[in-house]
Amino acid sequence: MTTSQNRRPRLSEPADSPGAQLRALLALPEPTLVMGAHDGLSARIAAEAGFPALWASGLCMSTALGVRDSDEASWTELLGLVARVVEAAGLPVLVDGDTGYGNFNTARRFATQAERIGAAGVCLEDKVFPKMNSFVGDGHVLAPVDEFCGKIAACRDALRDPDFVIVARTEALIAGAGLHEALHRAEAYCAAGADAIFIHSRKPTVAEIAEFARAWDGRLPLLIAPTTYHATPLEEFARLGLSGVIWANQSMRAAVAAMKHACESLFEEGPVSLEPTIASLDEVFSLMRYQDLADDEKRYAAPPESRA
Ligand code: SPV
Ligand code: MG
Repeated sequence: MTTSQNRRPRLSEPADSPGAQLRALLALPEPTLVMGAHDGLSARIAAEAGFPALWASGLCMSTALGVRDSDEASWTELLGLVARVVEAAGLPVLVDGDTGYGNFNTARRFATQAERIGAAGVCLEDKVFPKMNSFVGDGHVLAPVDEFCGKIAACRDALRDPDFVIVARTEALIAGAGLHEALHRAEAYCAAGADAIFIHSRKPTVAEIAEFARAWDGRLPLLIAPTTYHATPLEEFARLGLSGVIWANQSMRAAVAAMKHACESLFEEGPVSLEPTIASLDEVFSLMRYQDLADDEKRYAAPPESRA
């Protein structure tokens, strides 16, 4: 007889809430490496590679949905993917919440729904809706500080888990508003109830992030996404006292390159040269734990001979 007591846990089932897990990772002395994910598959691969936390990337989830990272996908569509990321990885997931999709009210509904599906935190950015991806063009308009602080406070007040992490992302450097404005905004967001600051830059070197980090001086955990300054050694991020380094879009970009190669090569040359370069089906079945299902069938399913 099978009972719930002899159920074997598969993915980690720690007692701490997802928020508490993420909070603990951000409190470590070394920066936590947070991997970008956009669906169940990319989440599972990141977890198996050893990353301790995931970033549910707006850019990558939008791309996976076949749309632009300019609030073209609705937040309910995006949370559908986040739910797959959470389920497939069993890791704390920080959700890219863009601008919160409107005002304080939409931001808090987004945050509470993200909490409900098992995310560990949300990140809101201080641009106006609809936003455009930070690497596209120069029309990045910052939201008024008070308005953004209201979004943070509304989320904080509405969330059930006091450990659920609210990350406030300032786009002041992306908008060209300068270090002083970035610091002023980060301080205001800290006072409004943010748990961490994401300072974003699209410069090719770490210089402006370093300047910000030194001036910030560890007041709250700092996160970055070194997409353009990826050549910076990880030790430098540690020296700057950063808490989280988000590899936001590398997995999606790797998938784009691999899928393009597979489609072009199959179309032009057929499968012979492609086959050795792609994952075997056994690898896919192992990633998705088909063997666990076979084991469970022995445990739970009635033997075929007992069927009428
Ligand atoms: C995302 O991954 O959607 C981000 C980070 O917001 S970036 O695209 O690098 O701005
Ligand atoms: Mg984004």
